[in-house]
Amino acid sequence: SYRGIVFDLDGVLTETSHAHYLAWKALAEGLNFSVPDALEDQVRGISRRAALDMVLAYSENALKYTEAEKEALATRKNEIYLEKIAHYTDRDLCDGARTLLDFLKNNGFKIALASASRNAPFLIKAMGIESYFDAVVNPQDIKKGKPAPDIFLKACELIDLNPSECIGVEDAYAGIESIKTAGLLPIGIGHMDTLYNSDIVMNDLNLLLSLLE
Ligand code: G16
Ligand code: MG
Repeated sequence: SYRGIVFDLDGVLTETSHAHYLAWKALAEGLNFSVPDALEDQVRGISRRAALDMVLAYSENALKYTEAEKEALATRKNEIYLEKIAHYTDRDLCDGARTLLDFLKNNGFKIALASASRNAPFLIKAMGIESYFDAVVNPQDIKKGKPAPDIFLKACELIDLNPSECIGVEDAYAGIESIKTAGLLPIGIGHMDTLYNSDIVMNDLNLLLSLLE
């Protein structure tokens, strides 16, 4: 049976996905182009720098930016995003998150975080769930982001378990790919229309708790 669980953050434990989308949208508007609603799903789990390229693809001037200008744009997006998450508290946890974390802790599961977000340590502290985690992967230590397996493999290594002993929980297609290639059991939180690559998909964390109980 399973002894460890590796969580994604954005879209799984908290709904920061919308804040990411709004920050990219504001950045694009400042550059005089617009992004479609579909961007919200597109950038789920994708690193800041790679997401910027997806955003700039909607601009007619995508090719004109130098690497230094792109760095500055990514920084600007993060400033807008930080304003949006500045007042996050435990009320911003997804429905069922704390109950599930309590259950996992009380039942001896090792718990790790595999978020592509460099703001993850700030967020888990702000929401008061930092102490549940036995390990938090630093995405800056990971060369290849999701969908590559590296971040989930690193999480399993940090909690000293074989990937086959672990469950991976994700809201993004790219994240499920990462979990599957790494060899964990994939559980998608969201809808089958975007998470069709996952063996198991559920609407929310309450269902995951009842499955494990
Ligand atoms: C999250 C979001 C992505 C975001 C990425 C990097 O990934 O889903 O949209 O681009 O983090 O975030 P930051 O700019 O804060 O470093 P995850 O893996 O937590 O879903
Ligand atoms: Mg996510």
